[in-house]
Formats: sequence, C-alpha cells, structure tokens
Amino acid sequence: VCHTGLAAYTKFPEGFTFGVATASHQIEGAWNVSGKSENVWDRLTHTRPEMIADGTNGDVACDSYHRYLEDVEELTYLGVDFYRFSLSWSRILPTGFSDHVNPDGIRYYNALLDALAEKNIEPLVTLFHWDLPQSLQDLGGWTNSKMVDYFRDYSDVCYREFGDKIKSWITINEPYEVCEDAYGDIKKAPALDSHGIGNYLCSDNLLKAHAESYHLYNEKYRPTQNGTVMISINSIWYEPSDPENAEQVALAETANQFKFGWFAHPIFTNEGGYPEVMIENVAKQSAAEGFSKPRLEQFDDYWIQRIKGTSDFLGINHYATHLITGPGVDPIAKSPSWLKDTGSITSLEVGGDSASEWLRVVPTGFANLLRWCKSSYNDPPIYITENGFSDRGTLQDYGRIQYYNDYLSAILDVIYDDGVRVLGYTAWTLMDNFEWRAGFTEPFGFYHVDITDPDLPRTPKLSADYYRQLVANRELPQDERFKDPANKYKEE
Ligand code: GBH
Repeated sequence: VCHTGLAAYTKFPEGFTFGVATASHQIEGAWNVSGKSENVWDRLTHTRPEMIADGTNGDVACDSYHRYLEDVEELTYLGVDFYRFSLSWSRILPTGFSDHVNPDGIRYYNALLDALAEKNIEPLVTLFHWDLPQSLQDLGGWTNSKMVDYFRDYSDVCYREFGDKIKSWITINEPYEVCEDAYGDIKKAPALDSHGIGNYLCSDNLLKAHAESYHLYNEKYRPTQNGTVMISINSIWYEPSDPENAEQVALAETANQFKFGWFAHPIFTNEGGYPEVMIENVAKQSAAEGFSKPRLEQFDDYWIQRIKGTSDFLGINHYATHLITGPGVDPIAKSPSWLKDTGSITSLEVGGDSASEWLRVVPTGFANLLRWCKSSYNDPPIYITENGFSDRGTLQDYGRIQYYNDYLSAILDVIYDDGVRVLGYTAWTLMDNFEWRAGFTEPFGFYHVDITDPDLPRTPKLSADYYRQLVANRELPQDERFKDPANKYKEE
C-alpha cells in the first residue's frame, strides 16, 4: 500500500462497476407530449411556481425525451458500465392505472434501451423517482393503502414490457424523501405538510408496495428474466458534534435509525420491522401530545415477514453528514413531526460546503455510514446508487472533482480496510438538470446544459474528464490537471 498522504488506496477491485444517474422528471421534459399525463411535480411547479428557487419547472428540462441520443453520446464519452435512469409512471400509464398502457411511452424507453445496448451500457432502472401521477395523488398518493396494488400493477407492466432488456431494477428512490419531504413537509411535491402523520402513513404503504413489487418479480419474472431488484435509500449520516459525549453518541445512533433505519431495518435486518427506538419514541411523543394511538405502529407479523429480505442489494444514495448537538426539540421542528420524534437537535456546522445548504462535505462520514451498514445489516452487498456535489455551474469544477476523489477514496478505505462489500458506484448526475425545488440553481452534472439556448447544448465540465479517466483506468486519477491550482499551491 502506497501512502501518498492523499489517498491510502487508489485502485478499485476487479469487477467493481461505475455508472452515472438521472431521473425522468429531472431530464425528460415533454411533460404533456405523446400521451403523458400530469404528475405531482407538474402540478406543483405549474400551480405554485414561487416554491421553486428560480421559478423553473420540468416542462422542457434537458428535453431528453427528444435528445436521448445525445445523452447516450455523453454516456459513451464517459465510458460508464451502466446508466441509471428512471421511468415516468404517468408517461407509461397516463391514468395512473394499468387499464391503459401508452404505446408512445413504451416506444420511448425501448428506443433508449436499444441505444444503450448498442453501446454496451447496462441499464439500471428505477421504477419510481418521485413523479407520481396526479390522478393517484388525488386519491391520497402514498397515504392511500391502495397504493400497494397500484404500484404492483405499474411494476408488472414495466417488468413485462422491458424485462427482457433490463436486468437491474430499483423499485423506489429514497423512501425517506418521499415520505418525510413530500408528505411530512413541503420540501418535495405534493408538499402535503402532514408532519408526524402523513409521513408515517406513507412509510407503511411504501414499504408494502416495495415488497409486493419485489415478490412479483421473484415469482413471475425472475425465473425467465434472471434480473435483480433493490431499493435505494438515502442517508444524511448523523454524527455527534462531540464524539466524547455519550448522550450525543446515543442520539446520533437514534437519528440514524430514524433516517436510514426507518426503511432499511424492515428490509435488511433478521428481525425486520421498524427500528425499536422509532416505535418507542413515536409512542412516547404521541401519548404526550394527546393522540389516542401512536402515530407510527409496528407492522403485524405477516407484513414483517413479507417485507423482510426484499432487496437483492442495499442501494445507498449518499451526499452529506450532519451533526447532532444535543437532546431536545430542534427549534425548526413542527409538532407533531418526525424531527421532534427523533428527540435530537441537529446542526449543519460541519465539513466543506457546496451550492446546497444541506450538502456538507464530510468523506469520513461516508466511510462511517458504510461500516455501520455492514455491521447493522448483516454485511450486505452494496451499490452506491447516487453520490455527487453541487456548485454554481463552473466548467472548471475542481470542487466537484475533489468531492468525488475524497468520497471514492472513502469507499476504497472501507473496501480494503473493513471488508465492506461495495460492488459498484453511481455518480449523480450525467448533466445539470431540474433540481426539484432548487430549480436549475444547484447543478450537479458532469455536463453543463445551457437552458437559455433552445438547443440545450451540453458541454463537458473538467469533472467529466476526471470521471472518464477514472472509469477507463479503474483508479483514482492522479493527473495534475485535475488538481485545483489553489489547493495544489497550498499542498506544496
Ligand atoms: C437526491 O436526493 C435525489 O435522488 C436526486 O433526484 C437529486 O437530484 C439529488 O439528490 C441532488 O439533490 O434543502 O431542506 O429542502 C438527495 C437527498 C434530500 C437532498 C432532501 C436535498 C432537501 C433538503 N435530498 N434535501 S432542504
């Protein structure tokens, strides 16, 4: 092992794969073209544009619906092994239900899949990345227990139509963000703000829906299609602000159970079900708040068993670490709420910054999260299904390169030093795109997209070349040209 003082390890193990990700609503545009119906993000951006930082929306976005061949060119330039993208539910099933399959939607994804196959780029496909058909939201969306059936029906259509071409599936992207940000808060569409209530109705239904989709694939499709199915869970990783403070250490563990464990514990542990500490805290808070029943209750035995073990890999999206500064009710917590239920106070005063307030750069936090996943979830095989960095859009994006280098180095550390089974890595994202409520103000892409030009030209940033070299050599690039001149000066 060569210790350069920068990174202990530089070379990725044999068989490790690299990809890059996008999501339908963030890139496709063509929001009302060829039979696609309205989704919750169309509704939010059209009716409440003031909720988006720059008033933009996904109507055109990167226009990937029409420009997907350009996207495939970019992917080919990067040389990635796989491309993670998501399917638009309302493009495939405009009513939201499986009574009408939209032929143009099927044609679009088949064309994309064929173009990828021609370049030997494997598809890794997400069924649901937040763009719920508005028709289903009108019935309550993920707070409606019928969503279990609707999601299974939608999955069935996708497995049937595309399963010959897609061997790696992700059911749902970031369940915490779906349930907490969209139903328990106003951070994501439909911005229900049913804090402490809707978020937990959502998790009950979403976990069951995921499990039913997994079982459906297992029983009906896996025997002939031979693919895999996983879920991608996001983690803000929590650490104590004072590692010597036992109370903070315990609270950080509780916060990680509330954040990551909320969805990982039911699927990836032997005992299954929601984490015990969540059930206890929510019961205690609910009683004190005057509710007749806990706002979150444990699944019954049938569902504990049915949900357990329903993911072939642990899909981790990871960006940032936050701090726990103490016990109590966070000043920003509503009542009742998930945050209040955690019983802790959080802080963003950690690590380097990015263009996104929440994105605190702490590579050691990533390594700690991965070790924690190994020990908490029986040493699962792991795919990093998202990781990336936002800036203000410069083409000389040294901050992004530094981020990737440090976070990839953290992965190498845990692979070689701790035996964590990380099998692949997905960078977020191929090109600057519609960053949800941040609009186009917090770009994460390897490619700059000029949204003021009707041709939406894509220009590679320096990080595109960094990633291309990384993928080609399976090794962290050491090239001088990737080093920030400012930092380089400091090092010498
Ligand atoms: C991922 O979410 C998404 O999967 C992807 O679509 C997205 O483009 C990417 O990250 C970059 O953001 O400022 O208080 O409203 C990552 C988890 C959780 C990060 C919600 C942003 C908003 C916090 N996200 N969070 S706030």
